[in-house]
Amino acid sequence: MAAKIDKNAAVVVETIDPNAVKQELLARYPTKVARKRAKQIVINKVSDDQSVPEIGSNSRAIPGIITQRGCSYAGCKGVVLGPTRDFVNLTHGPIGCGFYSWLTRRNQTRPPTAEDANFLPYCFSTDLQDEDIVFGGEKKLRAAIQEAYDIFKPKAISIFATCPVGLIGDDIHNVAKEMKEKLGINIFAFSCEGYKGVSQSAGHHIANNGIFKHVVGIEEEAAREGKFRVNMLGEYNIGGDGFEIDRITEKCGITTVATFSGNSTYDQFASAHTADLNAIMCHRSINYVAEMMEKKFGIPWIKINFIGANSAAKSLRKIAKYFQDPELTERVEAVIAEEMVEVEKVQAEVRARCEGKLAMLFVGGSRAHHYQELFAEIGMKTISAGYEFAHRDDYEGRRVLPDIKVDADSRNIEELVVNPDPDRYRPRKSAEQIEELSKMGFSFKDYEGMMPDMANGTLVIDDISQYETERMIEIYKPAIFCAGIKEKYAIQKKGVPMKQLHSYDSGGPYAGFKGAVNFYREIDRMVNCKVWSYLKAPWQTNPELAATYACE
Ligand code: CFM
Repeated sequence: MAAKIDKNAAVVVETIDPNAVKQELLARYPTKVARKRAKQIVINKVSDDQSVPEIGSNSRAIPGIITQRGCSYAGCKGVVLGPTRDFVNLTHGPIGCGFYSWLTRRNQTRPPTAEDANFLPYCFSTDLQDEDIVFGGEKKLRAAIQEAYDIFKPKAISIFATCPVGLIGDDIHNVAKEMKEKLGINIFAFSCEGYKGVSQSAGHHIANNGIFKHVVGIEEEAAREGKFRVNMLGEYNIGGDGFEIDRITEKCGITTVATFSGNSTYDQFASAHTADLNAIMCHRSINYVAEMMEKKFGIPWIKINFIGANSAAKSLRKIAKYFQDPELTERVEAVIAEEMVEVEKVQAEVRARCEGKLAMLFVGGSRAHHYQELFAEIGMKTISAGYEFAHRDDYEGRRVLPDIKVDADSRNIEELVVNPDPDRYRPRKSAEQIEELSKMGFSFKDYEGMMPDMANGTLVIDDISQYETERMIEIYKPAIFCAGIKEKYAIQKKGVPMKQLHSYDSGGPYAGFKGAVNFYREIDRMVNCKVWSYLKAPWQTNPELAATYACE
């Protein structure tokens, strides 16, 4: 029996009781585990003031439960800094860490010419061996930095610690300092050992701190000039999303000074402080840089989202409103009108075949929210969603920030003390201008979170386990399940199409207007494909097989 939700009506109309589903998911766990999971499995209810129930998140995964989370190193090296093409990202650790964080999420880059540096095709690692663990790996690290320098002459080298490096106590920061003096290029290190924090989220924070401390603001000349200058924060160019966003913003006359960090370069980070606005796509992974840039340089930040055609349009309008320039506003409206022609055509065509179908989304720390919009545009309903490693503010909105308890795991991650730069702090808007904009409904430093955008009665599940994933599929039989490579084949074996929203499988871009069209078509193909109905083996539908002997 499929559940029916009506997103416009406040209440979920369905034949499946979400309370019963929750109880069923918990029933298999020992009492203590069930008590903890109960806080992380929430039946959504949006109040008139947009507040939602509290959800347990950003806490340690329970041993024994198969979590889909990644590690701190993955968040730091793989996610935030990995997509930058022209400095050497060197993994200090066993080869597996470097190898598995090397382009597996399909972050793309496009150097302007073949002569420009692009190190993404290389996987740099110190390849630690047993004897290095016993006798220390600093010597090997020094040698690797020297070798990378000799061969590639990069602008900078960043070093990433993996678990064993922290355990044996290699002083990577000291090696970085020493080699920086010796080679005369910027070399800096990240103590992002995999075990730091409870998930990759800790690694984001460590990456944000490091890039802010060592790179942002060290160059005064911006590589790109323009009238409306923004940084795109938390956009990693997976499957070419960033290219599509650049296409749209350029068409509108908006200049992207730096992207953190899809298709980015060292110089972009270094001159990012010259932009006039920080626009945040993925709040979870990069809000720290935005906050610090505001404090130090006076650049305000706003939340935007280019996933979903309507969201893309809204985001462009928000940027235009910030600049308060009639010409830009006009240009933005013209671009939206032009782009929406194709979008609306495909939307209508696909909607006819997808309307009312159910989707489940369990991804990272922002996409489980953003992609609900794309599904809604073709009439599909999100019956359940959750993040792997998000914090309460990503679920419930930044309004809950003061209520979030900081536990020992979060306290382990350094909070940088940032003050206004004595020479370079420059508020981009006066207090009056900010007030004026607020009166017009413009919100700075705000993110409402995923839950206020979801229907009542939907299940929001943090750090979903493999067991819960399988039960949810059996109970709701969604038309599509979105997650990552770890879940992919188990889901498909249940006869449900599965879309990877981390790497996009081999697809994308899905951002912006062209991306939306791609996504509609892709989902249409997937949810209306007959092949899933043939997945049952003959004996599952007809247990009595008859045969005769060829000769008696
Ligand atoms: Fe941000 Fe990301 Fe995500 Fe993320 Fe990620 Fe990713 Fe993700 Mo995979 S930065 S939180 S750590 S949007 S790699 S590009 S898809 S889990 S939802």
